[in-house]
Amino acid sequence: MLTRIDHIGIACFDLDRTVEFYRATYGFEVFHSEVNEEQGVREAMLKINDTSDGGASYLQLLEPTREDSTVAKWLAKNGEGVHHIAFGTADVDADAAAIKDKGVRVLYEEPRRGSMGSRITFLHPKDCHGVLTELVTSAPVESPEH
Ligand code: CMX
Ligand code: CO
Repeated sequence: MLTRIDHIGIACFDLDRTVEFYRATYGFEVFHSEVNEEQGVREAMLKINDTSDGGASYLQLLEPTREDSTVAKWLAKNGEGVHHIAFGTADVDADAAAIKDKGVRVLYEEPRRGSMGSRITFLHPKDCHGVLTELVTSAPVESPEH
């Protein structure tokens, strides 16, 4: 079951300058940043709020790391802007399978690694009224050491 907006993915040419815009304009701070080479992105997650399902909602700012990455291709065509929306679920495998059964193309056979150790997959934008849609299951919260 999809229980939150996990994040909105925003493509930008210059991650540091875009992070600074969100900090100076809204006061949002970087919660986490990483490079995901498989996806071809350098990214910053700005946490907006916790959600009632135990997760949170973020903005995901994305800068391409290589010319052949999906985000580089998209930026070249569209310029900067909203690239995708991501819904959070406790079980990305089950939700992706159920959505595939409804005739929507799921882009990965198996979920791949996303931000902060999450597991992610994508639905084809042409099957989702023009919206590239990601499904996310967050990494389990590690229990504190005793
Ligand atoms: N939102 C809406 N439509 C999109 C889109 C997007 N982000 N990206 C592509 N499209 C549309 C294009 O406009 C194009 O439509 P037209 O044929 O009408 O012009 C069509 O989809 C095909 O686009 P394309 O430019 O030829 O791109 P590809 O088919 O090569 O790739 C996609 C599209 C969705 C398969 C690819 O972007 C993909 O695999 N995305 C998933 C991975 C990803 O986006 N990773 C980066 C984020 C990582 C993260 O969130 O952690
Ligand atoms: Co994303």
